Amino acid sequence: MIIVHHLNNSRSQRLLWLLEELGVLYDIKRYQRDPRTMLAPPELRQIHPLGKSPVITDGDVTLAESGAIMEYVVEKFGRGRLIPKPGTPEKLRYIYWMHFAEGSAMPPLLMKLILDRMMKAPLLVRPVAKAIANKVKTSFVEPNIRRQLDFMEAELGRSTWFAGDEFTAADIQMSFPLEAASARGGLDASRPKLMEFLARIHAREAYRAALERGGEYKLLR
Ligand SMILES: N[C@@H](CCC(=O)N[C@@H](CS)C(=O)NCC(=O)O)C(=O)O
Repeated sequence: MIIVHHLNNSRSQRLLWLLEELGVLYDIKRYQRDPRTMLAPPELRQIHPLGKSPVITDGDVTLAESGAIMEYVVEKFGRGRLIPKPGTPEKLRYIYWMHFAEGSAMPPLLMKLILDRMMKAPLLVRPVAKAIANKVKTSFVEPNIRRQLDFMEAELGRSTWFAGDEFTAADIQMSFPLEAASARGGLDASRPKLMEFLARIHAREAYRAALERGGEYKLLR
């Protein structure tokens, strides 16, 4: 059986959701973030050298990186579900969004999280830290987030889901950056398609079942 090495309040939640969508049996091994640093505990490094979540173990296989795990699970357990047919335009969009989520959408959102924390630097260095953080945020990070959100909003004007009119694993992969953008990246009602996407995924039975299994899921701000 697949074991998901699951860190609280993290990306591994979307993997539980994928497994629920496919009706795959799985076990969860839980890890708690350090409440001060928010980092994963060192035990996770015994499973994979980078010590990040998600990681899965499935028999002899240990696999990290959410996109790679998604592909592995869909290929091994999907029986053609949650993935468009090969050679179709939808398949190409599926591949694009599967990579975009971690490759393009997450980096500026992570930078925003770090820069927002810099604003709370110790008093002595706070004015300098704030000035640097504000400069990087306004000149680079926030314009990139806004441009990406506009692009995603327009894409969801083309089809119901990211890869086309069918729900796929690419939508599951895209859920995390959009949830993060809603928590800290300025995603709000001014982008109705994206907000509606979030409402639709949150209403799915498998999404809710995964939340029940996964436990606390509050995105970092
Ligand atoms: N691109 C990787 C990112 C993995 C990652 O950064 N995971 C976070 C959880 S959201 C983590 O483990 N953070 C704790 C830490 O860095 O110690 C993936 O998609 O799997």
